[in-house]
Amino acid sequence: MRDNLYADSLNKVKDFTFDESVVEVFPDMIQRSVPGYSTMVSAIGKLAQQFQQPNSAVYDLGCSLGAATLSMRKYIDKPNCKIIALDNSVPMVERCRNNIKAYKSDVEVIVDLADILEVELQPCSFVVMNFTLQFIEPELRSVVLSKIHNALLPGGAFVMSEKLKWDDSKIHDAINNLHLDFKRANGYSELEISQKRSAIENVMKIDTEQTHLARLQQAGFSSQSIWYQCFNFASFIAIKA
Ligand code: GEK
Repeated sequence: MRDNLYADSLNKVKDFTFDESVVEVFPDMIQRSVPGYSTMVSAIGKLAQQFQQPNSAVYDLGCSLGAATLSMRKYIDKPNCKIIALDNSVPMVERCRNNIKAYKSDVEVIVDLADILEVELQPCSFVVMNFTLQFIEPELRSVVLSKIHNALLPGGAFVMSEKLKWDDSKIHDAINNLHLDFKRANGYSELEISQKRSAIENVMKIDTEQTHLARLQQAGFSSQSIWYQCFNFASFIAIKA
């Protein structure tokens, strides 16, 4: 279904939530809003293939409808390596379960309704947070990264995709304008773009590349870098020694 949630002028733009109406249009919304999304999702499967270990979990934190889980499931082939996908939105989890069930696979996938801030992580070899840390309160982000680092087995990897900002406002605006043009080219009107911006500004707080890299290092990762970037959307990889 096409995302036209902000197509009509709204009296009051409410804060964005991952409710039933968003879930219905989610694949179209993310595809038309995030440049490079498909490339990132399919490469995440290949990264999971590289880092998976037998008898370990692979996590998809903030799984939404399971795009990253489905991509990883194609490539997981180590014995007793299972995927645990979790999200704290009830309609997302319900639909995600159906999506996963729709295709057959020998890889075990568990889809849990859970909050990343509260869940206890099992020993894992690969963790992905694809565009999800940005919805966690900034002062809690370090706690989440430390929890992931602690749960990862030696040699395990964490992949995190995020929208970026720049401290230099000229650079920020130049790159942000490329993203706005991407949304216009994908059919979003100026009204849709501005109402969506108002809806999301209180719930999605973005960081610079430097903040992300410093936070990953502080959490204990031994190596960290951007592995993919399209305009202001980047994906990082961090490896546990
Ligand atoms: C994809 N990864 O398609 N605990 C659990 N889930 C959360 C939390 C939390 N504290 N906060 C937010 N979420 C997906 C896309 S969307 C990104 C991820 C976007 C969930 C939220 O319910 C939503 O499903 C997801 O994180 C973010 O590869 O919409 O821009």
